[in-house]
Amino acid sequence: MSNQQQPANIIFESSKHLESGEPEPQLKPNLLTLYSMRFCPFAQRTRLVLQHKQLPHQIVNLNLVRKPDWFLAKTRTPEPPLYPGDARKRAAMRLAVGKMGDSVIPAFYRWAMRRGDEQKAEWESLLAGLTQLQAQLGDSNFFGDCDGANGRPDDLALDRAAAGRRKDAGLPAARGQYRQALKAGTGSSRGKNVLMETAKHLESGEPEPQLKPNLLTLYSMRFCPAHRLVLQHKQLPHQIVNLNLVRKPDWFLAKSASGKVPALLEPDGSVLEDSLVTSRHLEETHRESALYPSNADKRAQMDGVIAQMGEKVIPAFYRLFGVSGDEKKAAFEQLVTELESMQSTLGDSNFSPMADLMIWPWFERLKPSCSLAGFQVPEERLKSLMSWMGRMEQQRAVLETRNTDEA
Ligand SMILES: N[C@@H](CCC(=O)N[C@@H](CS)C(=O)NCC(=O)O)C(=O)O
Repeated sequence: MSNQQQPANIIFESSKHLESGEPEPQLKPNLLTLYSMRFCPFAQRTRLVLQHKQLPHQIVNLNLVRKPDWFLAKTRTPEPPLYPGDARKRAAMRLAVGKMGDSVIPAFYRWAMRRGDEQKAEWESLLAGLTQLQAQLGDSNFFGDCDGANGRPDDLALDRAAAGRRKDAGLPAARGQYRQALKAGTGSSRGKNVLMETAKHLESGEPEPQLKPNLLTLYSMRFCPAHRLVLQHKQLPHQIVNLNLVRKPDWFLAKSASGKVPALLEPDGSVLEDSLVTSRHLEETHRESALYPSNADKRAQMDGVIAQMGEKVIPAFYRLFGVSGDEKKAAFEQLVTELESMQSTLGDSNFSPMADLMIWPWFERLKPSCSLAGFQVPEERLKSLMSWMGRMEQQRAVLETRNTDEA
């Protein structure tokens, strides 16, 4: 910004990146303050919104290697407020932002850091990500018509949480053992609101099942951490089509952009993808049994928990199955450390309804997965999380979506 005219709505900007040991600058009262770093693209997202809305604000630039204590003492993240009024557009928006975090941003950094043939290969993957993103771009901007945002909260951090779960396609190799271990938990009874569920995972070559009309349809796979939880929590009538993810039927690929589950087919024929995106969409379009806290601070905390899960815990969880020997031990210790950090944000009770449900599938799998990897969950270190798990296991949605091997 140094060579350019400072926009009038930026009332103050610290001229240097402040670091540990330096005093906190005198902030102008009653003004938005953005803690930032000049070259950070994520901070730029927020600056873009501030400029788009021409909101008066001040910017405190920070040295991210030696962060000042007064900054570390502040934890809240601002809520980005630019949303289309239409719930489906909001869902599409989240998907596009998620895609950016999932594939385009990592490919961009890999491309910038590699050389020679490796760099060429990364360029291809960057282009592939951009092409996918472009598929969502209409004639103008992505979501140019942000007609009267309806005040519903949302966040980009949550969408970024999806980025942590790219590599989650594989279940442990010893699938039978794993299922057995999962089964050892409480049994499940499918809720009455599940009006149809395919008895098997349908595959390429098999005909599309006859779907009941005017009903939500969830394309799923029984052992995937897909989120049936929100449908159960809200007791929404729906039908489930389970799919073989190795040999996906063509009729499913024709409906889905990513070919992944979960995907939600709405009665009007539109298809939504991504577990976080579809869960939030259901919350926004079906107000019964609300999952968002009404308090804005609590909503921000909820987003933080979901983001922490996606960025830290879930990658650590899957890493356990990608390494062996000493690396496996280190991966387990890392997982426990991440869980401890998660625990430190858990109060005396639960996280928040949406956060509880969005992180639960991996906790359901925690003990069986650790024991399969040859470790035991250190319950003493994770006491509050264990009590939270005990409470979660009583919840109706959890009981009604629990995995069993009844297929
Ligand atoms: N970001 C997606 C990830 C979905 C995902 O990776 N699903 C896995 C099953 S657990 C899948 O469909 N894998 C098949 C594939 O990658 O082709 C979400 O949150 O829904």
